[in-house]
Amino acid sequence: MRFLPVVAVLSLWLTIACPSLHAAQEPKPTPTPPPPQTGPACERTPIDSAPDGNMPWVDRAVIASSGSKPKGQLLLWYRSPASSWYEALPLGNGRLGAMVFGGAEDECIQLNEDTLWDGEPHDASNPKALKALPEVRKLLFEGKNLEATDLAGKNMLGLPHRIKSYQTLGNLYIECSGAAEVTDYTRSLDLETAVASEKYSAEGIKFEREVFSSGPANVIVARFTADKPGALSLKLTLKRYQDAECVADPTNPNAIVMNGQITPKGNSPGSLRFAASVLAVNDGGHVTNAGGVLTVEKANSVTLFIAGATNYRGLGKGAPDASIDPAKTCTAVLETASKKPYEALKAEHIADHQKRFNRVSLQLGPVNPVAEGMDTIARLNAFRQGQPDPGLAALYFQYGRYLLAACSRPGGMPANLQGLWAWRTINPWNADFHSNINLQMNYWPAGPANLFDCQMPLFDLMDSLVEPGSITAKTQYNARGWVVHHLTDAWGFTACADFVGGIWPMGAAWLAEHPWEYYRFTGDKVFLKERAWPLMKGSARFILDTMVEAPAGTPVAGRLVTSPSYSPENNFVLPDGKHACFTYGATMDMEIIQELLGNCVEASKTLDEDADFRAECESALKRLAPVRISPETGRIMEWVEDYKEVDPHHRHTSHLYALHPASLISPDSTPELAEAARKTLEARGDSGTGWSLAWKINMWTRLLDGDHAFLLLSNLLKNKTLNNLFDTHPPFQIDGNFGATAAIAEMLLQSQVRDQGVQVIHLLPALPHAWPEGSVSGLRGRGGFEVDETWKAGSLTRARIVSNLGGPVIVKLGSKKARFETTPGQVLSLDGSLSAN
Ligand code: FUC
Repeated sequence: MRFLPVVAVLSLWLTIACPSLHAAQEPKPTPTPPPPQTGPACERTPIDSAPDGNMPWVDRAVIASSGSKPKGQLLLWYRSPASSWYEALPLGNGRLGAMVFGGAEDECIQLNEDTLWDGEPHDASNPKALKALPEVRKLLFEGKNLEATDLAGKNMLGLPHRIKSYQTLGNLYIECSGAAEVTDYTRSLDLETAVASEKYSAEGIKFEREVFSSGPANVIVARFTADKPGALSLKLTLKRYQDAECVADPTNPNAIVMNGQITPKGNSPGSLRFAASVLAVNDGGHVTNAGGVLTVEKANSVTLFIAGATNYRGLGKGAPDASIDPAKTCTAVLETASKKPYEALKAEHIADHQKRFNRVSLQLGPVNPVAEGMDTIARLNAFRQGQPDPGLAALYFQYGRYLLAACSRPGGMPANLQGLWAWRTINPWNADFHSNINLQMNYWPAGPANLFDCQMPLFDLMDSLVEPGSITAKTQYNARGWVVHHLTDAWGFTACADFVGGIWPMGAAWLAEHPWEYYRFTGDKVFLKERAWPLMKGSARFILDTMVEAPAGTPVAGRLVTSPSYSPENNFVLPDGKHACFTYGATMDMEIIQELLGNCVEASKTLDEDADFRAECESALKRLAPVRISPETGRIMEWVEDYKEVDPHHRHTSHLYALHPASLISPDSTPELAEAARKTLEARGDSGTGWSLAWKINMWTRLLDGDHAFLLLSNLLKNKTLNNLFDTHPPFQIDGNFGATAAIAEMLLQSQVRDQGVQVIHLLPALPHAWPEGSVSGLRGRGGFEVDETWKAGSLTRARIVSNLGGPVIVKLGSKKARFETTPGQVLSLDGSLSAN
């Protein structure tokens, strides 16, 4: 057997991680094809084929088998095994992730467990920061940005200012005998069942495999079958690049177990322990385990149960629990799961998946039957070459929903930069929780695309950050409330990370938008009172305590501003031509604050609580430095001074926060600012990293320009989408999948606006000409509305609006508006002129 280690190259990581700290690397336009697919799955296993992190595309149509399209409506499917991790198919139950490579002769299933993080709980707040703060502020107000940068860099960064990575659990390698001369090979992922399948014929025998990650059973299940008795002989082992060893399970001849512990650093007492186990249940033949290899011989069928566990205690619960033996956790889980028949496990898994997934259906037309019949790689390539394919956008949308439900479920960890799926021990940007756009973007689809419960892990993370964030707030700023800077991890890191741009104390304030939005979508007042309000209030408390008045001589003298401040992650040109990023009152900060304090005022009125705090928010709101339009360019100014950007096409569009995700700017309520936002977007351009495109699609959607939104969505699909439809920054980063999913929902339905306190449901607000017909059901609008729409020739033919909470609603369609009073549960059935029928 040829078991090769996964390649994890530190220098590669450094190359691809650096854009976080400096300017983005624009991808090269012409990717080089990878070497032809040869060797066992482990040789094909994750190799970033270009050192700059660009993932080449392979025209696999050329080398594909003749296998025909598997059954199913919403499929990713392929005619050959994955040639790299970026063609493997993701499965997840919110906790256990699998990337299934496929391969008749050799299968690789790369595994993740969502708590497997390097690092440890540690207060990294820098006590020197508080003393330096007044001087840093003074220097910034005096225009001495570089002196301020220097001082802050020396005194305000966390101790340490680097976090550790989320890690892979390891790989399950499966060598299968009797797979010579394979024909009719296909593999697929059915989004409707969350089952990955593989089919092929060899030597006259038909083989099939199914793999799924079951939430109810808490295991990954893989079933191998053949249509000839005794045809299945497999060898399996678990392998990890470092820190682990696979052995035979001494208690069970049908199982192997891989035990490990992340290498302890220095005198760190307790890095995480982890384990993965595989149990084979065979029908016919026999199974033995020896030397960490599980051997199945001449079985009729085999079901594998794969478990993974760590001794992580939970978010905010401190150091790993030394009393937990993860291998024992795995054994217990496998014992319970393996008692159930396969078909029962599969049925239970599908029902569990569908309770979320089936909430929304989407058809975009006109259907292109040729494209719909193509395998996923051929389909992507055809789209790149200009084939119209509305169904591809619908598939991408449903894939985004599938991925969110697979990586973020109540009780689990939040979606990190790679969701749940990561093959390295040091992943790009550590696969962390980046709170200056990426973590938030992950959750944009939760409301509109009807996956509101998938946000619970985010709220758990936020709750867990209150305590360490309050310590950092006190230590570094002598402020009340809680703070998070531009990233965090599984251990409660709230200090300033990476570099001076990490001194951006706005992470908690931005995150606080999410529980409020959850309330707006669901109307859940208990949630508002018990979870959202404390989080919102604490993050606003910090802001109120740290804003300062801009002194005379500055363009916003007398107004409240943040200081120090930074516009993620852009640099500007100082009057003397030098470059800087550190300033005061960057527009994004002021927009986040305007939104947060506004939400706090409303929440406190809704709850009828904390009138004094509300008054404080109201008074600060009147004094905030305003969003301004540059007299020179007509664009939204990114900073208080009308600086020029070092990179005019920078991937972040932070100063348009007010347009999206907030709704402080809109074509209806603030037409001048909306026009300035449009100019800003035009200047930033129509390309960018995966997530940058996704954000800009949302912004064009908010400007109600469906065609421009579609142009950028097409650019994302053409240039920043890997063969397994993962978004690529590059490298793979899942936020782009989620951001674009939210944008597609908002192209079809928007609800962020209220008109004199009445919720507005805007039907087909940004429908592009490319989708003249279609239908959608189950989209969510704020105010507890659930909406179905059907359209033809670019015009709405029918809408069905369920008002779950009751109350007035203004329905908008183009220039038409109609107001309805609804009772809870009432269904409005409207035609294209908004008449109820
Ligand atoms: C932000 C972005 C980078 C990257 C990183 C994870 O810092 O600027 O492009 O997405 O997060």
